[in-house]
Amino acid sequence: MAKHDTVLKRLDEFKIELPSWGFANTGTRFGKFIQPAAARTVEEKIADAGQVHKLTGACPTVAVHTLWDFPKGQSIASVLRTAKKHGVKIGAMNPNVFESQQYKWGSLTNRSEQIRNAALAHIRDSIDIGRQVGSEFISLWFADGTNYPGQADIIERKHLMADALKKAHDAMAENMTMLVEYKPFEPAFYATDIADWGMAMILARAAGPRAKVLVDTGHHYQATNIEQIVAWLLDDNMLGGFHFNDRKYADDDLTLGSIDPYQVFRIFHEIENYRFRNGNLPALAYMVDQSHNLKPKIEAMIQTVDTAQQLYTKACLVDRKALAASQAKEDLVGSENILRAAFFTDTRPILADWRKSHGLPTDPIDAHRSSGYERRAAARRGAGRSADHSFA
Ligand code: PSV
Ligand code: MN
Repeated sequence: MAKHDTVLKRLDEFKIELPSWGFANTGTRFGKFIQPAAARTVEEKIADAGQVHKLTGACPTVAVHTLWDFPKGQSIASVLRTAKKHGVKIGAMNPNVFESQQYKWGSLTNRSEQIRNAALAHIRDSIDIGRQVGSEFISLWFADGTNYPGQADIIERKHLMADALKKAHDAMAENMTMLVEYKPFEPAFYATDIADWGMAMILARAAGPRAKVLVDTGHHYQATNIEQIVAWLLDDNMLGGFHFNDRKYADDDLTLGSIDPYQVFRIFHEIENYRFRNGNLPALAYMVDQSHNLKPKIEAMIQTVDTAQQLYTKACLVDRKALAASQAKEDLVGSENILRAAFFTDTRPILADWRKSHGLPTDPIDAHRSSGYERRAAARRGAGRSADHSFA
């Protein structure tokens, strides 16, 4: 077993970015159920993220979506002031190249050069805002794709995407990393232009050395072995980070580990196995991308962070030397049981020690509930709901 102190140190390094959009009222395509306490403005989203960070000590950055958080007239100084006040910083910039009518036939892969240029200009603007708010990541997800066989030339779209990503890469500051996200379907239902990790990796390589692949845990077919993808990307130095969430059916955006905590553990196990083999890990952006519309937003976020910490701690407990010895003997039951011993260990006491050592509440959900934050937010925000968006 890894030493208690080593695990505490690993927890110190384990930071999770929160998504601004996970604090706003969102819904499904069938409608929204409004929560009176949900955030309406970027300032309120940052304040809510600050509350999660204050209680968990693990979430110092907030990812933002350019158009949702920096609409025309949004003061950047106000965003920076609010972030400072709440003890967080701005994390990944996420351009919005999927909602506007002009993107009906795609953004960077649209056959219209004018529309491709508009999408690229928006990505460059996002990079520029990122520079002003101190962001180190430009995180790209495209709804681009086709809905019916024969609709477009798949290879032409691949070339257009590769060319545009290279241009976006060239526009990034030296300290910025580009994350290329993939998703097999939705909204495209025949051929999404970046449908899986192989396509994302090929495109990231074409874009340039600071482009890596982003693994959103909800963006896979049911049987996909996500941890194997993670292991391969790590070994090829192409893993940039994660969007954490869980799902039962498709891209359900449920809270992390709510359906399959063992899968999350296996992902962390592969990450720690890489560290064991190589003695180090590349910088990985652990980010949450969930916007469940029924759980209270802040509680859902705290629950996900707590789950990630518990499962990550379990992966740190895997006895890797014993595992290697057991694997060498082809002891299948023994090897699997080494993983299971770590997975079934109750890591909450370790986490409680870690929290105490940082002056954090041992039960952050309980602390949030008794803080009265939700009640106060509901009283203040309940009336006007103008900044909501319905896309999740
Ligand atoms: C798309 O489904 C996605 O996973 C992308 O990461 C977006 O940025 C995010 O959801 C927010 O809608
Ligand atoms: Mn995502």
